[in-house]
Amino acid sequence: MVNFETRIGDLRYKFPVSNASGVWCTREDELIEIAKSGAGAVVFKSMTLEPRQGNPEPRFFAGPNFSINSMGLPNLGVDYYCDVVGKMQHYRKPLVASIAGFSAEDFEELCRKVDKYPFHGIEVNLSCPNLVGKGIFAYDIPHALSIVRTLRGTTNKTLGVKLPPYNERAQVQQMAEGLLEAGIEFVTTMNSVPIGLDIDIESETKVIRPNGGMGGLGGPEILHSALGQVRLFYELTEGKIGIIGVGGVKSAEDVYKFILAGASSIQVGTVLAKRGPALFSEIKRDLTTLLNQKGVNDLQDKIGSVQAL
Ligand code: RRO
Repeated sequence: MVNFETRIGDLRYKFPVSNASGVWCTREDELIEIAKSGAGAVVFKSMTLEPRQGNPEPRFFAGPNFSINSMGLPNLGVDYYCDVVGKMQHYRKPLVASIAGFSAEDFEELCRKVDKYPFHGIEVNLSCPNLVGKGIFAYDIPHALSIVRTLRGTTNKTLGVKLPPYNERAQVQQMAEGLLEAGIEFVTTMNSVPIGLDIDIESETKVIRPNGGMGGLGGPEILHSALGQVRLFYELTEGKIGIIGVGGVKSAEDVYKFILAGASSIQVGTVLAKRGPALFSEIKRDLTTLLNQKGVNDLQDKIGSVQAL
């Protein structure tokens, strides 16, 4: 029997693979489907203070090995999700709120609200790539860190940030140092890669409408960027902060790569959208086979253990 248990603060995973925020988690019925599936946690759609319709359609495109989205944060609003989470305790899985503000004040208000409800953790989304006319908070590192420090003073719940891909080690270093100082429990890396584009060569058109037809790139095509972000954060934080790996996961092998790179939990987005929540039990079955073949009894022992060549 393989022991799959891992832990980040109060997030106790019996199996450390869940949905990524945004996929299969906007409505109550979707959240409950994830809770009933083989997923080890339920991550909610990023919530704003008020409900939002999001960007005009078509706003999601699934290619063979990738997705492009410019959803624009469609969600039912923080009050809706606070109501839903109250009905989900009996599933006994970590329930993670994802909060998305348009200002530091929004983030603080969102954090105060969700703090009063039985979420086990809060993932602060500082990396939405699709807000027309707005930048990505996490690319202004000093401002992002000041938001994080304020939120740390607002909640004692397990707190983490969801980050975009960084192109330079120095940026990761600055972020990692600031997050360690702020005293949060986890980093989720990485969000979709900004400014992705696909073109239909028959019609010679872009495949989505909003934001000039460009949006966050996800799916297996970004796996290796995400693994690099996870590893760099793990090394620069010396394993002192939990890492949730996300980006391009399609299989048990990919999950195991994230574990070796330093992730304590893994989220699946694009491939979950394609295959549905039955995916989690399939990954668990395949990961069991893989770990048995390798003689690994306890997944926790392998976190971050990749060796240099
Ligand atoms: O809703 C979105 O457009 C969206 C969000 Br909030 C996010 O964080 N990442 C993404 O790819 N899409």
